[in-house]
This record gives sequence, structure tokens and C-alpha cells, in this order.
Amino acid sequence: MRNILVLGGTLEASALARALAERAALGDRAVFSYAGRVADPNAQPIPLRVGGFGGVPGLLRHLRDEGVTHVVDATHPFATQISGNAIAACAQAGVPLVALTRPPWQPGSGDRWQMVADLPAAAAALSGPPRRVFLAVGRTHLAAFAVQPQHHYVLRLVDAPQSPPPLPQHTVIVSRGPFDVAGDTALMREHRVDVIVCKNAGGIGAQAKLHAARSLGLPIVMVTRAVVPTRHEVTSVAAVLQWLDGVQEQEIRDQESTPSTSTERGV
Ligand code: 3Y8
Ligand code: NAP
Repeated sequence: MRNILVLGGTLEASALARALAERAALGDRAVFSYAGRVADPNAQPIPLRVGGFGGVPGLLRHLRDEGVTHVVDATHPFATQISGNAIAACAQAGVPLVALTRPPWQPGSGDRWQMVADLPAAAAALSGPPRRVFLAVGRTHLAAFAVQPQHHYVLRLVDAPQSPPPLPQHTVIVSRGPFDVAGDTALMREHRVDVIVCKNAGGIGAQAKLHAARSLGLPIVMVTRAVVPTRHEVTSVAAVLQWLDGVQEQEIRDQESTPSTSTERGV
């Protein structure tokens, strides 16, 4: 019997949870793990655990105490700390690890993207006269933009902020994804957005704003991903299930590279 730990928090993780729930008859046990970052995370069809593990030692202890046999890191590409911890803890515990990730978005024709290395660089890219900035990076890193107080920021947050954001001129929109193009286009029009800042999350849950920006001819300041240490990566739930079933990694890579697999080719 396999005892699978899914590190979640993404659309792909939720899709994997549904697939694993359907395989329960095979005898697999799977647990979905959230960090506990938002007040009311999405329900899942497999048992949940919520909260950090306590760094690498805590995750290692969890793997051993719970008898975890496989770990799937299906966290967000910008969740680099947990991904590094999973690599280290799984190596020490001798537990197989696979990452379910999604390719970065690529600009399409007509897109006006400025790629920046990190959030401070995104803030620096906003130097200049006042603008109306759709800051679609969540709650954690708002302080990075306090160096550019001249703008009016439209902030989309999962939960209502406990304290006023550190930006003197702002509008808060409390909304969780996945988002759609019509909704994001309407948001940009209603708030007279003239530039968007976002992370290169990949996937489809946050992709709508890219299409909306393209249709409105708006520029995007795109934060590129940090590098995660090498680990086995796949980009589909099917490939995770094959990995769990012991399908050889090369076979998975071959199958993933065939044209029929659904990987982004530019948004
Ligand atoms: C807690 C748990 C699902 C998963 C949905 C995906 C899609 C919608 C789009 C914008 C961008 C942003 C943010 C975003 C998206 C999905 C996915 C994704 C971006 C939830 C969830 C948790 C979180 C954490 C949250 C962060 C924040 C980031 C909002 C659930 C809803 C901006 C990332 O208030 C906070 O502390 C929020 C923290 C990390 C980034 C930040 O720094 O603020 N996600 N998001 C997870 C946990 O506790 O472990 O599903 O309810 C999940 C989802 N958010 O099954 O439907 O797959 O990416 N999440 C970004 O891309 O920049 C919003 O507004 O356009
Ligand atoms: P992070 O910076 O990589 O991790 C910070 C700490 O949070 C980790 O060291 C770990 O604490 C805990 N943690 C993170 N993910 C966890 C999980 N799935 N289960 C248990 N503990 C977890 O992570 P983050 O960027 O804050 O993201 C947190 C969660 O939000 C993840 O599930 C991620 O998939 C989701 N999310 C993040 C983003 C984003 O933009 N970063 C976007 C969408 C969804 P300990 O060290 O105590 O174990």
C-alpha cells in the first residue's frame, strides 16, 4: 500500500487529489497538505493536513512518523522554500519525490512584457510618474512596492487584509482564483489599470490576466521564477500516476514530450 503526501495549494494539486481519491480502491492512502496561508482553503476529496512541518527536520520527522512512501510536490513555482525542504527531507528519508509543476508562461504576439528577476526589481520597474497598477502578486510581498508610493495600486487578495496595506493609494479586491478573462478584463477597465505586475506562475488559474492585458494592450511587469534545485518534474496528473505505478521515468519523459501532452506553448 502506498502512503502518498501531496504538497498542495495549486489547481494541479487539486486535480491530482481528485485522481487519487478515485484510486482509493487500489489501496493507496493520500494526504493533502496546505501551509495554512489562507482562512478558508479549498476542500479536498482526500484527508487534509494544514500547517508547516517545522523546516526540513519537521518534514523528515513527518515522513518517518507517518510512514510516507511517496511525496508529490504540487506546490506553486514560487513556493521555493517548501520545495527545497521536500528535496532535502526526501533524500534523507529515502522517500521518492516527484514535482508536479507547470511550464512558465511565454509571451504571445502583441504582448508587452517586461521580465524582471524578483519583486524588488518589479518595484524598481515602476519608477516614474503616477500610474494605476494592478498588483496581482497576493498579500505577502506588498511592502516591496512601498518604494513607489506615487501609484494607485489595485490589490487582489485571497482574504481581506488584517491591517491596511503599506501603500498609501490602493483599492483592495478580495477574490480567489481561478479567474476568467471576462472578469479580469472588466476589472482592468473598471479600475482604469494601465500596468499589471504578476509572477510567472504558469498554469491556467492565474492566466486570465495575461489575455485581458493583451486584449487591452496593457504592459505587464512579469516576475520570473527563482531556480529550484534539481528534482524529477512532470507536468501532468497522468504522469504523476504513472510515476506512482512505477512507470520508468524515461517512459514518462518520452510520453510527456509527445505533441499530445497538454503543456503550455505560450499563453
Ligand atoms: C493557500 C488554497 C485551487 C487552487 C487555486 C494556481 C491557481 C487560484 C492564482 C492573481 C494571482 C497568487 C496567490 C494565486 C492563484 C490558484 C490556486 C492560485 C495568485 C490558494 C490557496 C492558498 C493560496 C496561497 C496564496 C498566497 C498568494 C498566492 C493569491 C486554496 C487560493 C497571488 C500567486 O493571503 C495570503 O497569504 C496568500 C498567499 C501564497 C501569494 C502571496 O504571496 O500572497 N496563493 N492560494 C495554500 C496553503 O495554505 O498551502 O486552494 O484555497 C490557491 C490558489 N491560488 O485548487 O483552486 O494554481 O496557481 N494565489 C501568484 O500566482 O502570483 C493570484 O490575483 O491574479
Ligand atoms: P514557501 O515560501 O515555499 O514555504 C514557506 C513555509 O510554508 C515552508 O517552509 C513550510 O513551513 C510551509 N509550507 C509551504 N507550503 C506548504 C504545504 N503545502 N504544506 C505544508 N507546509 C507548507 O511557500 P509559500 O510561497 O508561502 O506558499 C504556501 C502555500 O501556498 C503552498 O501550498 C503553495 O503551493 C501555495 N501557493 C503559493 C503561491 C505563491 O505565490 N507563493 C501561489 C499559489 C499557491 P515549514 O518550514 O514549517 O514546514
